[in-house]
Amino acid sequence: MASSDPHATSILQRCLQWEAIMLVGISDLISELPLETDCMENSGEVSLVLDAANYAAQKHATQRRKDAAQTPYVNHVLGVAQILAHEARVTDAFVLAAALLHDTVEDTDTTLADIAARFGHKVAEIVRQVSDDKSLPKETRKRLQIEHAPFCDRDAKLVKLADKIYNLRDLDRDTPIGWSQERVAEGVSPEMDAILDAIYRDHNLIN
Ligand SMILES: [Mn+2]
Repeated sequence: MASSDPHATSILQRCLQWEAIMLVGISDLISELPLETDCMENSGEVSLVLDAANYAAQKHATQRRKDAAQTPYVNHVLGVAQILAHEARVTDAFVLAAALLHDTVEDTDTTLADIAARFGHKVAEIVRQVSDDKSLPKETRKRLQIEHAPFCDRDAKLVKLADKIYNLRDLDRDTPIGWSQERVAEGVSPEMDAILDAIYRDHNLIN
């Protein structure tokens, strides 16, 4: 057995010594960290975003996307937050946290009160504005989304837009199981296409 092997014991002792040296090194490092400065504020923001990602992963744990690979649902909310951070250059931790949580109220047992208690009222307000009432029929939900969109605040509009962009890219990448080509085409209306073309043309993104 390893415990009766003098060679193994000396390796174990050396490992323990290294562990002790490492712990001393780490505690020295901690004492040097500027905990009362910006570092702490940033770490609060990073914590908020990571807590939101972890909460979303737990709440969506058993859910899958409708693609053939049955991608875990949480990949969607991570992707929406990534679109905001990378493509829209959003750095506001409240908006990124709300993006990560944007489907928890609509698609899990989470309530807005849960979100407010855990992540604060600012995040909960964004999530409220982007959540549909699932008890209503699909057509009514779609109509209400369009009617309410102009009255959403800027942060909620950003999350909604990133959500739509992610879903359209997903549709383009892989047809969801059980969806006909007609249903896929429903995802993009000719009116919306025309509006987007005009915006792209104004910004010289297309000719
Ligand atoms: Mn979504």
